[in-house]
Amino acid sequence: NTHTWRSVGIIGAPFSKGQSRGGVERGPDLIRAAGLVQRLQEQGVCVLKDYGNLSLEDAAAEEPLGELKSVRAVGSANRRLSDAVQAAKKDGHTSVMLGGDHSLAIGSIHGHTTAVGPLSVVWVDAHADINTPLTTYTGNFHGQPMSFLLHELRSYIPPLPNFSWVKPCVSARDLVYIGLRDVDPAEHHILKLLGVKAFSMSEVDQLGVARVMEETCDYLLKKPIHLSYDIDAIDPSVTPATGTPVTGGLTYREGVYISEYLCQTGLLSGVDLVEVNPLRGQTEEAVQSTVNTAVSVLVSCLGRVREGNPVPADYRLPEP
Ligand code: Z70
Ligand code: MN
Ligand code: MN
Ligand code: MN
Repeated sequence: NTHTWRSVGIIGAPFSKGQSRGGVERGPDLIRAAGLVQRLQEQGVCVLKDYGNLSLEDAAAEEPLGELKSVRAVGSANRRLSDAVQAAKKDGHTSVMLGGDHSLAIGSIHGHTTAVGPLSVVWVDAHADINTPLTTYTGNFHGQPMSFLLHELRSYIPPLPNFSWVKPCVSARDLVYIGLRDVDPAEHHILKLLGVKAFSMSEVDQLGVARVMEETCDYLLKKPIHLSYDIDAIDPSVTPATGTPVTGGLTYREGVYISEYLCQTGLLSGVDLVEVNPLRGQTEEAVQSTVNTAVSVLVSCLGRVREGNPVPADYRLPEP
């Protein structure tokens, strides 16, 4: 094992208005408090910059626009996040966005692709988050981010206040889902219409996670990879502190393996870790299990290997 040079830029995005449950805005601070930065330093990340938390929550309450909740807040938060991710990429980092809810993938992926060009997107989630503003029946933007990002859905997206800056920037061919098990009928229709590659939990059961990852990386072209990781992809027995737990999810080991595998491609260029919500945990232990799993997923994205990481090149084994 040789030492890999790695530069990481962490962006906290404490934002919850893409869904209706408070608490998810505490995700960035909790994930830091669980030791993310120290873990990354210990495993030999060479350059590490924590950009801190963006200020994203506007105090002003907002009337729904039809069914759509907090449209302006979601639009402006994502615009700020896009700028922050662009800056991190221009500084040469692997960008790591700590959410916050999954509506933040709009800004994170937009900023990433603006800085580096066409991307592959790996979306690890119980949900497809590909409703359009016209198919959503919850009105929550965390169930819609992919619809704003796909070229192929351009004509299905109405103009919305504070969204005019969002330009579709991902091709359906470059998107892979892993972990799906709660997909709305309209979302299923969209996935079939666009021929999106998806490994639902059925495929994880059928093929095993190793083959799912092999097929994912065989399928994807050699573009920089954006991994958008919703903690609810993992089973709620492990990560219960999240807004929409869905039974039958990935094991801890499967969840970490996905990260390790993508890291080893050398193409992982941006990561989101979203939907950690401490107020949804029944006990302190439930919250800690969720947060610690989020940290494990992240450190595995950024070079941690379970066999043990190598010592620095100047290490000398102590002699008596
Ligand atoms: C539903 C919607 C969703 C996360 C729930 C749910 C989407 N399809 N995403 N929890 N993380 O509201 O559109
Ligand atoms: Mn989800
Ligand atoms: Mn999601
Ligand atoms: Mn090995």
